[in-house]
Amino acid sequence: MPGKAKVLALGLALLPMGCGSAGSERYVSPRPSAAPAAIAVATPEQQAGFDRWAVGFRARAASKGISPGVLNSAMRVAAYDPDVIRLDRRQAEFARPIWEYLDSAVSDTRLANGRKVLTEHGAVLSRIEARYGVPKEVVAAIWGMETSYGVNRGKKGIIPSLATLAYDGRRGAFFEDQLIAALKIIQAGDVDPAHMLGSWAGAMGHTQFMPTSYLSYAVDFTGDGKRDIWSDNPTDALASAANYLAKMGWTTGQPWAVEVTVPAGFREAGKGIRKAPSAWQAQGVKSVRGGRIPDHGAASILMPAGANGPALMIFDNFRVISRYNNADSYVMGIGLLSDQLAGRGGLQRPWPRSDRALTEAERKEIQRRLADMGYYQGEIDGVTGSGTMEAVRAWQVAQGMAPDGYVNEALLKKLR
Ligand SMILES: [Ca+2]
Repeated sequence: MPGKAKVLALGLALLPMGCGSAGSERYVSPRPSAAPAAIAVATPEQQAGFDRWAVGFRARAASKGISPGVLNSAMRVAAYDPDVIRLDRRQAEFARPIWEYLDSAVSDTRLANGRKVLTEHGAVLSRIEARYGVPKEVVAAIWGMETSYGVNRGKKGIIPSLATLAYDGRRGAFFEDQLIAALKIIQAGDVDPAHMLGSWAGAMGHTQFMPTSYLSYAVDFTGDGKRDIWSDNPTDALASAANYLAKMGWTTGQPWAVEVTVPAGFREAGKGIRKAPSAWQAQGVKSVRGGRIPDHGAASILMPAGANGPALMIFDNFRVISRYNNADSYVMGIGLLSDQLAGRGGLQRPWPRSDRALTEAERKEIQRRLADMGYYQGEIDGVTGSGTMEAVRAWQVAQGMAPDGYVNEALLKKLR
């Protein structure tokens, strides 16, 4: 879902429910439907508030160049959708260990279907790879994670969903920008409001583009003059995803990561420390598959489940994939799925599966204890993202521990 930044936990994957939610309930639909999903009924108060917002919005959209005709046709389908708000509020409740997220991201079904689409769409994926320099397995992995290879592209009307989120105000400015971008897409003639379908959060088509990302990065690869990411033919959507990654700086020939082992007492995990593979190898970091790791450029060592789980030497392409969805768990899902689709094996070192997922109360307790000791200044929200991890690292350094930033039950016990 390019264009929607998320700050998510490393050890605990908060499921991005809007899109790219590997294994979530968004993947139950057996086939896409051409008909938009029904809009739940708003209360009279909600509808009245929405209608007042719509008057102001029309003026703002007109000032940004949206024609009266497009505004009329779009606002005719716009309505307050309580379901969208319910889904928006539900996002943060889903937390589970990264290995459970990856189990469903790289499930046998997703792998089998991935091999199938690489055969069925092999010719066009190879042409896309040749044009943009992004491996076809990476593009296929994004397709597989975002919409299960187009099976679930979302059936929500984009205009009503974005209008509801823009009116709602939790992230109103962001979604109003997306709504204006959606109107520009309609104005350009690429799609009409009734066929502009996607997720409740505004992500559209096979590879779940937000409207602003569409305007900047979608491409017409079929050559019919339209950038069509919504129809059954995935060609434009797949090329658009490849173009997006290329524009974000994809380095052809560079892996996203190489699994490694680290020497005993290793203390340099984290994205903040970047060295050439030769420098890492000089201090005892080794590829689990043996052999020297070529100099693909500066790399960091990531240990998503702390010292007792797999370690990855990550390269700049890891960051590039994160521009699609900023959760490390998502990037690892794409990377591992693409590796296996390309015939490379999965992770060698097992995850510490006996670690249980912490409850929201426990995650908040960790933040509160770190805040009380002066290590954490962020919100006590139970979302153990990068801010919490940095605080954990700082505390671990002060304790003389290996600073892996990993949040689990053992850490909570030590903090107590
Ligand atoms: Ca086209």
